[in-house]
Amino acid sequence: MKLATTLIALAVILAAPIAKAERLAQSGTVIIDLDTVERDGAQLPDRGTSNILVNAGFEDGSLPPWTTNNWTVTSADAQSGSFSCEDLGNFWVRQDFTPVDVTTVSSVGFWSKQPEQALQAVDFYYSASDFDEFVIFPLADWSYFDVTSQLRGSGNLQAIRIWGYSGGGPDPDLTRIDDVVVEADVPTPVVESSWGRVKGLYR
Ligand SMILES: [Ca+2]
Repeated sequence: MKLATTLIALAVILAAPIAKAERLAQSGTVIIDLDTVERDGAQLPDRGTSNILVNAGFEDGSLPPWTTNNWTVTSADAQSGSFSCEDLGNFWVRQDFTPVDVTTVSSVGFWSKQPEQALQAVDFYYSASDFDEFVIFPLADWSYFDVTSQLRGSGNLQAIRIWGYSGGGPDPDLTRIDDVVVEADVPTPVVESSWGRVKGLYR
């Protein structure tokens, strides 16, 4: 009798749902319970010898040609140089460029950090309104994220948009990024006049 009661009590305990607090956070349009996330380790950075982005490391000390609805350039922290770009909340920073055929793009990536370790949406634009959104999972300290594999197999890439996040816990929803790379094999314009002059000298 006593054993049966114990068994019933044990069965009730085992059947009770395990209380689990969700840690929801949003970046872009993506909402995720951060307690379910498995984070990747550090990836090999690509410094980009033919980066088509301008002011890619925010070393101008100001945003342009990046556009944003909340991000700012800061000297409080940097992955390299003196500046990085930071945001509090689910807002974006974006750079548009002359469209490049994706088959000429060899590498896309950037450095990011989120002290709260939440999530970060990234958008690749193929026209003014056609874009793919995906997420990465930044770490508390600076880490490089290679997102080249998110490119479509065909089309012309014309902008990259990177998000902060909101939610995820009690700490400030701080995101910082630096050294964004879109490396593409774009033909360098030939300076006709000087080249013609050089040829003229050797004739
Ligand atoms: Ca920098």
